[in-house]
Amino acid sequence: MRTSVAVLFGSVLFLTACSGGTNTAAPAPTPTSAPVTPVAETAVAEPAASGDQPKGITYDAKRIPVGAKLAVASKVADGQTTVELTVSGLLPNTKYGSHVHTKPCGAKPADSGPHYQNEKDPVSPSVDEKYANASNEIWLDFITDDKGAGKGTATVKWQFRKGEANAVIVHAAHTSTEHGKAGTAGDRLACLTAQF
Ligand SMILES: [Cu+2]
Repeated sequence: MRTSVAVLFGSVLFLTACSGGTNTAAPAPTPTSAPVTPVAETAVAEPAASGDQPKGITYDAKRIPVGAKLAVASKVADGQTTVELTVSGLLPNTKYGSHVHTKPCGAKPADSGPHYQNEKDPVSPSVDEKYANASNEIWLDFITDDKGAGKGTATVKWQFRKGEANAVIVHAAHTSTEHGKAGTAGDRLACLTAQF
């Protein structure tokens, strides 16, 4: 009896020591791809009546309330660009569209200009699916959860031309791929100035 207790106790010790040892000795986890770097983050406000505009603007406080948070981060790896949009404080369980646009946010929704395109459509506005697509533009569409939070991510096989991508717009609908309407996503509800 005494022996078996000792043996049992011994094996528990052995197992404990062994599993601890295994964890310590385990090889370091394979490095995951580099994390994204924050580009811009803010809580949205109404447009200013004059002068400098806030970094984040809501043009429709019913669909994107004042104080809702927009954050965008990006990284470049192996010639590919990844952009991540993280939102909170929006309407719950709602589909929104989102893209990177060319100009900074202004007092009016149209001020942020057209979508950033890797290969520029000679025709404006660009609704030709040859140019207005998720490989040639950055589409960050998302659906919010029951708390109004959400995330949109895009990875493309190119890098931004410096100074030409300056905002992320959140739209009222998911982005269309329909012929003649490609790239459209309804009203511009909010804007985050983000220099990529
Ligand atoms: Cu857009």
